[in-house]
Amino acid sequence: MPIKRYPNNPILTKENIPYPVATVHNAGVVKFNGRYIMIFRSHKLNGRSILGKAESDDGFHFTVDEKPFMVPATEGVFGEYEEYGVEDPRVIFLDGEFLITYSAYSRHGVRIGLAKTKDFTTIQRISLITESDYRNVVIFPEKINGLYARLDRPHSEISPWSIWISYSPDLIYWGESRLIMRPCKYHWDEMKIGPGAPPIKTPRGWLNIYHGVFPTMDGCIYRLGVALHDLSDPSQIIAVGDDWILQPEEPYEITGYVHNVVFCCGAVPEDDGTVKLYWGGADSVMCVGTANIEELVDRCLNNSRQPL
Ligand code: M1P
Repeated sequence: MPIKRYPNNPILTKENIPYPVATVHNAGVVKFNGRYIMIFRSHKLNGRSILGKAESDDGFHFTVDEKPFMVPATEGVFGEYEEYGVEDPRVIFLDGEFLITYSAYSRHGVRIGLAKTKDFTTIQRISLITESDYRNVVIFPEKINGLYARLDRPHSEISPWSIWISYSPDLIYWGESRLIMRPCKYHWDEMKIGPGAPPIKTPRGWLNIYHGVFPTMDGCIYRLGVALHDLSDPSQIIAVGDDWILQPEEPYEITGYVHNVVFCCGAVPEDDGTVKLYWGGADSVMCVGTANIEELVDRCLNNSRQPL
């Protein structure tokens, strides 16, 4: 398999969190001033989610902040739509600041919130950038043809949950939305798919690490796969790797809060052509592995399936 698991996985468990939580999973990760910043999700002991922060010098050993990084807002429009919790953060660096997308849960469904920070000390909510029901929104780490671009995953009862693209001039108003990739029938991602890590720029296209779900008589299995998008028009998918790149195999991925899940919200490309991939194991713990970026691109191109 192209992903090499770090031998000391999991790198964070609930025992590493200085406040009471049931899980530490589904984290966005970026580099800031040469350090790795991880924004992770935790279920509190009432089952609702908050976001925590951890830092590392090497991307493998993380120290967790004493207090949560972001808890649901209690006032205004964010208070109304974050009532049930904040989940699954993705982080990018663009135009001098870090942008964080997260799922905002409330009695009205699940929307996507967008917040920004320059230093991971203070955080400012910008807008709720979808109506309900959406999850898994990743923003491209640079503007494309003068516009912000994002991949997202609306819910639908008519067609399987698929990956869409949208654009924005200002991060607030989004449009030009198009479905660009669907689950593949009787395939490891046949039930639903969703964007995972923010796309990684490579000479051959934007590398999209996504998750796909397969239903079995024993519950769903969450795996990771790869797709390659055109650099100047990411609505055009050049290739989708036919095989998964990671599936639940280790005990901490097979058993936990939700069994049989590897779920990615963050990946850090390194100068040596490798990428550190971060995933939640069984919605319970945080794991890391490494891969060669060009090998992941080859996996898209050498054995591909149709995106639609
Ligand atoms: O339990 C597995 C995952 O289920 C949801 O993912 P998706 O939206 O693709 O179905 C999310 O709740 C995610 O956080 C969770 O890891």
